[in-house]
Amino acid sequence: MTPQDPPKPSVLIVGAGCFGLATAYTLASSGYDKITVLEKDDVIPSRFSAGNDLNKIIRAEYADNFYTDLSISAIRKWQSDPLYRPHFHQTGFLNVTSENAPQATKNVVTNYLTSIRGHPAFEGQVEEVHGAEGIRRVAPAFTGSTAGWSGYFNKLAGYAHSADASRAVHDACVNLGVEFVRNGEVSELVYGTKSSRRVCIGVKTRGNKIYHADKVMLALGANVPGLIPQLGPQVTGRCWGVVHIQLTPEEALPLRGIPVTNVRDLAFFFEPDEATNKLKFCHMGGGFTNFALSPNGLSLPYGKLEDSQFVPLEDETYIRKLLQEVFPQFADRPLIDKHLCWFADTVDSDYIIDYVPDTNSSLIVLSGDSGHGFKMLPIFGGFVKEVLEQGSQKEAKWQWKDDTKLKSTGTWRGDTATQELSKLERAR
Ligand SMILES: Cc1cc2nc3c(=O)[nH]c(=O)nc-3n(C[C@H](O)[C@H](O)[C@H](O)COP(=O)(O)OP(=O)(O)OC[C@H]3O[C@@H](n4cnc5c(N)ncnc54)[C@H](O)[C@@H]3O)c2cc1C
Ligand SMILES: *[C@@H]1O[C@H](CO)[C@@H](O)[C@H](O)[C@H]1NC(C)=O
Ligand SMILES: CC(=O)N[C@H]1CO[C@H](CO)[C@@H](O)[C@@H]1O
Repeated sequence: MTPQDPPKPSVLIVGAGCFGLATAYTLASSGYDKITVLEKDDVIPSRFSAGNDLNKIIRAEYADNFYTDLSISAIRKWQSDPLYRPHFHQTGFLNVTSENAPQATKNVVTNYLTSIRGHPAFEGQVEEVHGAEGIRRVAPAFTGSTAGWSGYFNKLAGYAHSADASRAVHDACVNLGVEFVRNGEVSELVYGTKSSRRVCIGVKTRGNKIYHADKVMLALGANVPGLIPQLGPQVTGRCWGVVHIQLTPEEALPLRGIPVTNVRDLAFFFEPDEATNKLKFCHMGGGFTNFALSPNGLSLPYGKLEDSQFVPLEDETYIRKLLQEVFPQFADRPLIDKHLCWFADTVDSDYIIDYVPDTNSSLIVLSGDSGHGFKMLPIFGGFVKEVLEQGSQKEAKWQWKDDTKLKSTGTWRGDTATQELSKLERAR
């Protein structure tokens, strides 16, 4: 810092998940020296964070080139930056439908491939894959019939060990002087008046401690509307069910290096986790909402961890069917570690990184990850730094949207229906 530079504002970040950690790290690396991160859990990575998981898909093919280009920049960092590289596994991504998928689900792939093939970064990286023989070529370890599977294989993709990557970013923040407060669940925002304007001057925790800062950033994932209900029309807390199966080291060995595989009408899975030999499965339908608990019409995650420790019974059915088709030897293996993983969904799948109106640029939301935020861990902080230093969000997609600007342009998942959790049968 040269003597002429104005001092950097103090920053308070609420939530040490993917977006909060990424932001703290970028700001701390850019000379911000008064950063405090408040986290609800007593451990980081937090057990409430969607990013605290064995793995997340890192891929760049989107129907919208805006996200394709950003994801490619992120992937370059996953591949080369010493902070992220140890946690990235470029196994490739196999995205298919099974034989009995609805025709509409099958049809999407052709259009989709045409749109991504136009992008130079994918040249020579993406190939169509049809039938058991095609599957066997890219994934010889799949022992099941995989009959009628059809889609594509993308080599410029893979997964990140997301808990390990989060931990690495946390540790790097600590080395840069970022202060973390655990058991720091924020219950209220604190407002004051500066030059006769209403500004957010800090936050209050459940333990009634008050923290002050020049800039307050809310990175609470699916919980954000709980703290600022005016975000309700823009963000819905939604979740998917995640389960594991336990393999022995001998069973896991032949599956090392298999591609991340998404059978769109059934579920997706990853190579066995290196440390635990667990295989993770997730049925990614339209997601589940939880309006039942909220008095003010919001869908929010359960407040306690144990309340999220189940998956809807129908998810198990999809996963068993997938196992039957891909690894029949594990078809009856117990499904363990069942839990719901929560994300902040917007109508158009666009993030929201913007000032909250009428706070005189004191309060910023980092939200709306829409289930596709983790891949941005290496570059997300840069998006926030720009907003902070430019004083406004120039990118229309990521602006705070009032009712008049709120219209669905479709999501990256297509138009799959959401179901309400309270109406579903549960598997524990
Ligand atoms: C099943 C599933 C699969 C996914 N797969 C992928 C994928 O393959 N690829 C991909 O890129 N993305 C994926 N995602 C999305 C990715 O995990 C999220 O985009 C990312 O974690 C969002 O980061 P976040 O910081 O907004 O929220 P989170 O990571 O959830 O973090 C929120 C943090 O806020 C804390 N918090 C909450 N309330 C409070 C409070 N009142 N006070 C203090 N702290 C609080 C929580 O404890 C948590 O640490 C997936 C998500 C799910 C659910
Ligand atoms: C998988 O491919 C379909 C098109 O077949 C596409 O709509 C979908 O977004 C892809 N899924 C992922 C996670 O990339
Ligand atoms: C930080 C910030 O945006 N401050 C603004 C608050 O409002 C006054 C009056 O409009 C501006 O002059 C400040 O720049």
